[in-house]
Amino acid sequence: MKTVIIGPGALGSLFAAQLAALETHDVWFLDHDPERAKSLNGKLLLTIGGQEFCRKVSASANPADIGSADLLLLCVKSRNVAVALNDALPLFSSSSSTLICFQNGIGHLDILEKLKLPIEPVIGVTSMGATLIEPGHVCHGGQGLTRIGFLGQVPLEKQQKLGSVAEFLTDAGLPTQCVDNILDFVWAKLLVNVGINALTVIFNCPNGELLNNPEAKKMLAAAVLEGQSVAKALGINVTEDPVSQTRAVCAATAGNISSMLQDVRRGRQTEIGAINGALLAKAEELGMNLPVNRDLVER
Ligand code: KPL
Repeated sequence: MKTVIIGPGALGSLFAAQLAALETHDVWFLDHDPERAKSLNGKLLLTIGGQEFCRKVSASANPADIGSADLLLLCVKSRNVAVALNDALPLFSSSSSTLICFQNGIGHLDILEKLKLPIEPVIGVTSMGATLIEPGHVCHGGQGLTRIGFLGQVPLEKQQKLGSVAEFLTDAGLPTQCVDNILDFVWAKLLVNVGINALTVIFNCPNGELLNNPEAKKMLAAAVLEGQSVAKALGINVTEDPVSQTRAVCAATAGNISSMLQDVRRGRQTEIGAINGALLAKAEELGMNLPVNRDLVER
């Protein structure tokens, strides 16, 4: 069994390290950057609870070195999905590969729909925590459930195959559940990110601090409620009280620097477009106005 992880960021590296612990399992990174791929080839360091483990993972920027894959985990940012999948096409073995896409926000859903892929992509939503210390060294930041599912109807045979993939991931220490309403989970995570990420940048603070700042707390609630109204208009089932849920995530990840604030601090492009921006775009299609999210995007 061969798994290829596309994108050696925090989540991709965590998946690679966990899967590489399974003996007889062949784990690869496909990295667009040949120099980085060269440095990643051979070993990956995983830190869990202060202990370090060295895992054998191969890496290449050339799909021809890798050959066809049984499982592909797409762990690049939403804006890089189309290019990354185009580069990865030689890895797909007709109908027998499974592709799972793990992106924040909802921007990737439209991109995936427009790409004519040889296989039906699976959408993944995870609450596993991971921090990239440096390329090739990842820290496990907390166990969480991963949910995977197809967006549309697929034949029973494909559902059953996805069930075996979920078992395989679970055996590798990545608890995974197949669901038939993955869009609900994508939106539930979107609302949390809508309420937290941009505000941690505006207030330059860890997630938990948003709860101690009355202005931030008010903006969090308003942004999430706008998101909930769009979800409802689209017929998506999100929890009745997404504001409490978002506040609970702030409390549970109080010391965490959100991925958006990390991007800003490292001078990287943020995912505001895939999160609040993509929400605004959906609202516009529905003729809805979201002043708070517009303000967050335009700041
Ligand atoms: O997903 C996150 C992110 O930072 O992108 C949260 C849940 C806000 C945790 O930091």
